Amino acid sequence: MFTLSRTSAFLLSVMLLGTVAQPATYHVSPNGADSNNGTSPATAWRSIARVLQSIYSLQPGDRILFERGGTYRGELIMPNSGNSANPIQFGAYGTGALPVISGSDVVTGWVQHSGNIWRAPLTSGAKHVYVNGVRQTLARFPNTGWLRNDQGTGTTLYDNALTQGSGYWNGSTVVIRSTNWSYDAPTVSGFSNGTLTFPNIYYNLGSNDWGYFLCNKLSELDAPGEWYHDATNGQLYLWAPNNANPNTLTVEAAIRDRGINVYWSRQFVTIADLAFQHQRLAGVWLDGASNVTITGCTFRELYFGIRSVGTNCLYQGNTFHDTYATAAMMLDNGSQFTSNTLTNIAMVPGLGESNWGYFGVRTVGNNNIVRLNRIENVGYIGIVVDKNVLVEKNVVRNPTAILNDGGSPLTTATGPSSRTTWCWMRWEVSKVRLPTSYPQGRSAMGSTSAIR
Ligand SMILES: [Ca+2]
Ligand SMILES: [Ca+2]
Repeated sequence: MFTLSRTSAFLLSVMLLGTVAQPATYHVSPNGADSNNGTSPATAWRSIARVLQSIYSLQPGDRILFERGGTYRGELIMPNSGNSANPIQFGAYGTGALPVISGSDVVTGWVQHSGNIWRAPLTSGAKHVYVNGVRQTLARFPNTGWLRNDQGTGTTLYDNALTQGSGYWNGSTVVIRSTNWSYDAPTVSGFSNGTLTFPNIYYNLGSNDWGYFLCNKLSELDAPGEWYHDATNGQLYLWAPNNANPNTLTVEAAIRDRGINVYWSRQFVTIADLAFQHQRLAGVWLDGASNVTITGCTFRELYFGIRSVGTNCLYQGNTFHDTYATAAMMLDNGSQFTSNTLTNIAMVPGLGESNWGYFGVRTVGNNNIVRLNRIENVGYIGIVVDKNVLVEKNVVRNPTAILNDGGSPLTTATGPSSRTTWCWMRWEVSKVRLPTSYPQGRSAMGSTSAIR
C-alpha cells in the first residue's frame, strides 16, 4: 500500500499551494493595451474598464498596480476580500507623479452657441467643470458677491431685489448662508413676486439679512468662466476664460460618483499611492467594509476625500486638499485617522454639505483615533467627533474660515447626554480664528440674533 511520507506530503502541498494560490499582480498603464494579460509592465492593461472585467476573480494577495504619471478615468469597485496576511491591493508602480483615478471625462466637440458661449455634447450629469485643471463657476447671479434676504422661512426667501418674471428661477439652485454655521443649496421649486420657494432647509431665515445667490441657469451664463449643463438635452455650455475657443483647451466634466467603492462586508483591502480627483461623491467610498488600509494617497477637488462606513480601518499618511465637503467623513468604529495632511478643506460656499458640514475630519462612532494630523484652512470645524474617541497631537490652523460659531478647532457633535466623549488636544493649537469680515453672511457679527 502506497503512503506518502510526512515530508513528501508537505512538499506536495507546497507545490499545490504554489500553483493554486500564488498571488497575481496586474499592471495598468496609459501605454498598455486591454488585449494584454496585464501580468507584467510590458504587458500592461490600459483601462479601468479592463480592470473591472477581472475584478470579481481577484484572490487574497492579488494586486492591481497603476503606472505612475498616468490618468485613469473610471470608477473602481472592490467586491472581494483579502485576508489579514494577504490583503487585496490597489497601488502604483513606476516613477513620477501618483497615478490619477479621475472622476471626470474630457469634453470635446465644441461648437459656437452664442457669442462667446460654446456647447458640446455631454449626457452624464456634470457636477463640476475644469478648464486646464481649474474649476469653473456654475452660471450664477449675481456674477460676484451676495444678495440679501429680506424676509424668509425654512422654505421661502423673499427679496425685493428679485424682479424677474414669475417662474424665472424655477429649477435653479439657491445657495444661502442659512445660519452662522451653515450653507444650504436647495433647488428652487417656485418663484413669484420676489419669493423663492424650495424644500425645507430647517433653518428659519426670518428677517435676517443672510447672503444668498442663485446659480445653475443657462440664461445667467453671461461671463467668462461660467458654465451650465442641460442634462435633458445632453449639452454642456461654457464661456471659457479669456473668451477662448474651448476646442483649444482641456475641458473636463466631473461625472462619476466614486473613485473606489469597497462593497458591504468586504475586508482586508489596501489602497496605496493613488491620487483621486473630480469624484462627485468621494475618492474612496467604504460601504460597511472592515480592515481597509488607505495610505499614501492624495484626494483633491472632489466632494468627500474618504467617506467610510467601516470598522478597524487605517487611514494614514494621506494628503487631502481642496475637497469641497468634509475631507474625511468616517461613520466608523475602531478606525484610525493618523498622520494625514489636510489643506484648504470645504472653502467654497455652497459646494459642501448643506445643513451641517464643511469639516476637516468627522467621526461618528466608537473607539476611533484621530492622531498626528495637520489640518489647515477649513470652512468650518477642524475635527468633529462623537462618542468614545481619542483625539490627540493634531495641529489645527485657521478653522471657521468661511463659517463661524463653530467651537473650532474641535467640537463634539450634539448627541445623547449619555455619550462618553473624551478628547485630548496636544501640540500646537495655533488659534481659533474669528473672521474679521462676513462677505457671505450677516453684515455684522455683533447682532445678537446672529450668534447661536
Ligand atoms: Ca452669470
Ligand atoms: Ca434684500
